[in-house]
Amino acid sequence: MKRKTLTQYLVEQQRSANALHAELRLLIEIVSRACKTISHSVSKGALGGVLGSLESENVQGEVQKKLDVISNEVLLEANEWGGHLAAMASEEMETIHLIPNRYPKGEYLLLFDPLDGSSNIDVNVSIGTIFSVLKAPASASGRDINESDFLQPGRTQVAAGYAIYGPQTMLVLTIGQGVVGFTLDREMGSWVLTHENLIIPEDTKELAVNMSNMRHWAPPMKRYVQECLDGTSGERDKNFNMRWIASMVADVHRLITRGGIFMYPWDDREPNKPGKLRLMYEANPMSMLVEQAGGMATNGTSRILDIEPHALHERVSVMLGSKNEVARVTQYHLDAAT
Ligand code: AHM
Ligand code: MG
Repeated sequence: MKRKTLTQYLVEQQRSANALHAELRLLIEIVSRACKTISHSVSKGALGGVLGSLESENVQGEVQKKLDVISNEVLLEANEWGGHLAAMASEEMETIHLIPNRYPKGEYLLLFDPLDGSSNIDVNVSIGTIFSVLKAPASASGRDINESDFLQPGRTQVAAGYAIYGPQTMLVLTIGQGVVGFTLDREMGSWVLTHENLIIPEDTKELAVNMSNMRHWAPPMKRYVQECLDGTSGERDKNFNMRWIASMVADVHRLITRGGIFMYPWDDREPNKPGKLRLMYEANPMSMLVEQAGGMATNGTSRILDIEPHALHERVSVMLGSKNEVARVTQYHLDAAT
C-alpha cells in the first residue's frame, strides 16, 4: 500500500480548494519536525539525562522539568528562521517571543504548551506537545506584535494539533478540514498518514476526570459525575468506565480515537481561578480538534472557542469530547445558573 506522508497531505491540501496557505504549510512542517526532535529526547529518558526537575519555576509558579525547558527551546529555535511567524507564545514563558530582526517575519502567531502532562515525564507515561496557530491581526502590520494581538477567541485559529509521545509517536492535526493523524516512522524519519478522518462518537461510556477533586467541585459537576458513578442503578441506567492519565494530550487522544468525555472543572480551592488548564495553549487547540472531529467543548456554560481571552496565561474550566455527554454536563451547569 502506498503511504502518504505529512508533506504529501499538506501539498494536497494546498492544491485542493486552496485550503492551506504556503506559509501555514511551512509552519506545520516545522512544528512537526520540532516534535520529532522532542520525541527523540523524550524517548532517551534517563539515558539522555533529560529526566528530573530544574531549580526554576515557570510563569505559573510551577517547577519546571528539564524536558519542559528543552522542548520549549526546540520549538523556539525551529520556528524563528522560517519567515512564517510574527511571534510565538508558550506556556513556559512569561511573555511573547518576537522573531529576531535578523529573520524575515510572517503573518502567523504560534502558541504552544511544549510538554504537556509534565508530571508523567519521570514515570514513563505518555506526554505531548500542543500547538495553536492564529493570524496576526491586520492592525499589527508594520509594527511589532504585542501580547494583545494574541488575545483572539479560539474560533479564529487556523490550525491546531498535538504530538503524543506514547507507545507510538503521533501527530494529530486540524487545518479546519476535519482531523487527521500521522504516526512517526522512526526508521524513515517521516510522519505517515495513518488516521484519515478521526470522528468522535456522539455517545460514550467513558469519562476522564481527576476524581480526587470531587469534593471541591460545583454542584452541577458533582451531579453529572455522581450519575455516571451510579451506573445501571441510577438516573443514567448505564455503567461508565473511568480513565485518568493526568496528561491532557493522552486523555484527549483516547477520546478522539474512541470517544469519551474529558473534564477539568472549576473547583473551590482557588475560587477566583476559572480552572487549571490554560485557554490559549491547551483548551483552544484541543477544542478546535474536538469540534473538527464532531465533538463538543465548553467551559460548563459557553463554547470554549467563543471565549474572548483577556490574558495570555488565562485559565479556563474544560469539558470536551463526545457531544451528547458534553451537552448533558453543560445543561446541568446552565440549569444551575438559572
Ligand atoms: P502541565 O501543562 O503543567 O503538564 O499541566 C496540565 C496537565 C494536563 O495535561 C492534565 O490534564 C492535568 O494537568 C492533570 O492535572 P492533575 O495533576 O491535577 O491530575
Ligand atoms: Mg499543559
